[in-house]
Amino acid sequence: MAAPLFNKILIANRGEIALRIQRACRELGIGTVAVHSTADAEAMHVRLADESVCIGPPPAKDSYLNIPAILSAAAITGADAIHPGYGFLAENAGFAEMVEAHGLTFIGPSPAHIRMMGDKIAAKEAMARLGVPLVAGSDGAVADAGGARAIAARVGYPVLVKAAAGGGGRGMKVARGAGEIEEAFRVARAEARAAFGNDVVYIEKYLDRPRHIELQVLADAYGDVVHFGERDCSLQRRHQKILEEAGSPALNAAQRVHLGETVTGALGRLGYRNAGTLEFLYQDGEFAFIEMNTRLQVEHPVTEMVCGVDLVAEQIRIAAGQRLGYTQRDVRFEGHAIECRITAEDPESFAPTPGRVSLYHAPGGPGVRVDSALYAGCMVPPNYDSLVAKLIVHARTRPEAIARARRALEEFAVAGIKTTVPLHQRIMEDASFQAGDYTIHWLERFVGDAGVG
Ligand code: MV4
Repeated sequence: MAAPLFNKILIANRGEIALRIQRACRELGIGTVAVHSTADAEAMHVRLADESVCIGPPPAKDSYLNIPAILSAAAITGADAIHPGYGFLAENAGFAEMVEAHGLTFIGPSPAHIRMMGDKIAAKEAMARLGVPLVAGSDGAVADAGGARAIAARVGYPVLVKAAAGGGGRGMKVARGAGEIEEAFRVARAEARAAFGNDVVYIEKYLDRPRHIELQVLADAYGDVVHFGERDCSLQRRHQKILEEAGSPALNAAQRVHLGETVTGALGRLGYRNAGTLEFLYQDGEFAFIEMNTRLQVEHPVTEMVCGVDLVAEQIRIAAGQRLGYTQRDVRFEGHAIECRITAEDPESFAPTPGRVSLYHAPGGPGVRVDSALYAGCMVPPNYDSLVAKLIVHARTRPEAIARARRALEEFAVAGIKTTVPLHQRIMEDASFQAGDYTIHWLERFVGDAGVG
């Protein structure tokens, strides 16, 4: 007999991901507790939960990041586990520790693994030791400008100075030649100190036109690890992903198998548990590991569509101590999936457009999934991330998935706020996108932004 699952899960998040987690709980027969700020009292994730607790005023630091309020909500409602979703407290090792210290289960990896991967230098050291390929660069932290100069000369310009506590592009500076290295080192260090309170930096060879390809894995508490293939997340603007696909138009099945074997072997030896994503840069036929995310990701649905897996249900089963119960051979990749991230932003200026939604109609039909907490009459508050809906399409081939996305985007009706639906329509019509011919710089050129990085 398999270990029992939980009676009640508190979902420490809001919006579409809080709903997504609720849906998995319902199907598993688990009760749900929503938490919310005063700005979200009428939100869909609150309306559909079994129980809800108000945890504070609109600013995230006073509500969705308010650890004592969230732990109190769990105690009051008798929840036995907490799912953090993505963002907010999802990669806060101290929070995971406190959840466990209160006798609750944190639905995610161990605090030690969250902490390790939060330190980009420690993450790279671990992966290198386990045989995962890296970008050429410094062996760990770089202490001073002289050290930076020596390493840059060894790996060759251009180089990138990165913050150990970074991620998401903050505290990152390019040096294109020896005349720029000391300035890049100094500025990256100052930005890192200001942004993270940690000025440790390291250096990598700068790849000028990579794709951003990430691999989804699940690991149970007994050392079994499987992967669910890759997602191509190259289409981004200012480090915000806009569109993701599975599989990558740039990869073949043999490359997927090879990368998957390398990564699952490494995570097995690391003793990693629950869901994780390894981020790679892919250029000139080579993969280089850059970071690992220890959470469920926004773009997980494209993997779910292609593999026919419920990643949230799997996270919950793993946290409850169940075995995966299948092996890599059982994981199949069928067809192609594309996710369009629809945000409450002007589709040209990207200015946020919070406000009241007057009309809402989501597309449907074959191969269409919409993850959203919107409803006609709902309020999109100005306090949080502007993501309001994810349109995910699945079809047998990539051209069919694009045709399906075009059809579904036409059906999408949101009024009262502006959204990025028109931007996605333009992307779908572009010949380079249709050819799968893009790098991490493609979208910024497409929308006429100054290149970043
Ligand atoms: C890089 C790179 C080029 N070369 N590292 C940006 C955020 C952080 N997660 C890693 N990033 C990059 N690291 C080397 N050695 C280019 C980027 C980068 C990037 C990476 C993934 C997706 C979008 C990006 C946009 C600009 C720069």
